[in-house]
Amino acid sequence: MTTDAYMPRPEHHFTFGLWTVGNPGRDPFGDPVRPVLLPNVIVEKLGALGAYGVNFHDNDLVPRDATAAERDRLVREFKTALANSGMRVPMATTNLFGDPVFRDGAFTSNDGTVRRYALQKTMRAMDLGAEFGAEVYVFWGGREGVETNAAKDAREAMKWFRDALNFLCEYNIAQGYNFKLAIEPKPNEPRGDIFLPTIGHALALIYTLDHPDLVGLNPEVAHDTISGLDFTHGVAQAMEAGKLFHIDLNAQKPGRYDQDHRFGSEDVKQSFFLVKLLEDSGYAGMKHFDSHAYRTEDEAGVWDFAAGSMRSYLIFKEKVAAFHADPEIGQLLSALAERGAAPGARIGFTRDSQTIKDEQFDLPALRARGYAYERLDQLTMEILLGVR
Ligand code: GCO
Ligand code: MN
Ligand code: MN
Repeated sequence: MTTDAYMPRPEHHFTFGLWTVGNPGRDPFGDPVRPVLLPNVIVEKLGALGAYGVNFHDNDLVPRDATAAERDRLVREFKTALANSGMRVPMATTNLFGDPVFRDGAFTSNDGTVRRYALQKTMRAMDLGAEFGAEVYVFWGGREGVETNAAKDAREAMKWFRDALNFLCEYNIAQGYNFKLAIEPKPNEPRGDIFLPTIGHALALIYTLDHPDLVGLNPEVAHDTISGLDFTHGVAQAMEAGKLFHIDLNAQKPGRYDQDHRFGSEDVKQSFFLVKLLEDSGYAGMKHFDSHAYRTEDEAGVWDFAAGSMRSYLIFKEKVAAFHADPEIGQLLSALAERGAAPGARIGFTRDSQTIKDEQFDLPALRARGYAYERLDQLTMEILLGVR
């Protein structure tokens, strides 16, 4: 193994899911290509690679039909494995998509009994997550949606979703768990259309909840990129609202199926600006790689994938430092900052509305002046391409 500046360490807060490195390569067209890795093996190996922790769905650790005794044994053994490798479980979540019972959704199934079962399953999964000290609890509504709008009233579905989140916030408070709840938006796959498709939709719902302070976002690169959106803008908006509780990193080509590729492996420029945003903002949460190795890989390839995800992040981080240290970029940014320092609308309405109304603007000069973004972008690209 190489020892260099790109070696991941626990303080970088890199995490993986049991379901990500454990992905056996099954897809809609083909069987698994790799044996399922045991949770204990995953933890040991990720710990050795420099990860901070590992996250799980309830059923990644405890199979759906496990007895109480089996559950206790699995929990005990996993705790030992975590302790031995110094790994943490910072996030937990519920599998509300695998069981055929959730074929029409969990919190938004048209069947009220299914909606109640989803609550029961989530409460039990929160108990499990709390046992491991998880601090963030993720809600990814993979099956919450429709294939046909003839089937479901989306207004009703929003009410059901809101009811479920309100109920589970109360549970969180009553149990003293102190989880931060994080909604993970996705536009489609596995449903034809999923409710709360974007960061903005989820943010809007949050402010209608009984405890908006407890609920935030877990955005994912691939989910916005599938729709051709600029992921960093969504993340920035969540961040600015104090709602970036967690983040799922991976890579994705726009307009494709859900690829879940290794972080940094597709849109290099977007990956750079995402790392820049996270680093510049001092984001202190977990950086979770929600992706998996290509189906071509055997187990060795899985560990190449895991190590590569963290390594690429740290390489981008170094590029961010190079961007900030570059004197010419510095000059261009200072010139922009000077223009930005003009008071704009920050001045108060009552004090300055008349002044602004009366102001004489030098519009010919304002119209003529460029912003030098071509040069700024070229310099950025030269850093990324390794010639600067
Ligand atoms: C996906 C999602 C999931 C969730 C996971 C945690 O596209 O399948 O990203 O991997 O992140 O269920 O909630
Ligand atoms: Mn995803
Ligand atoms: Mn995800």
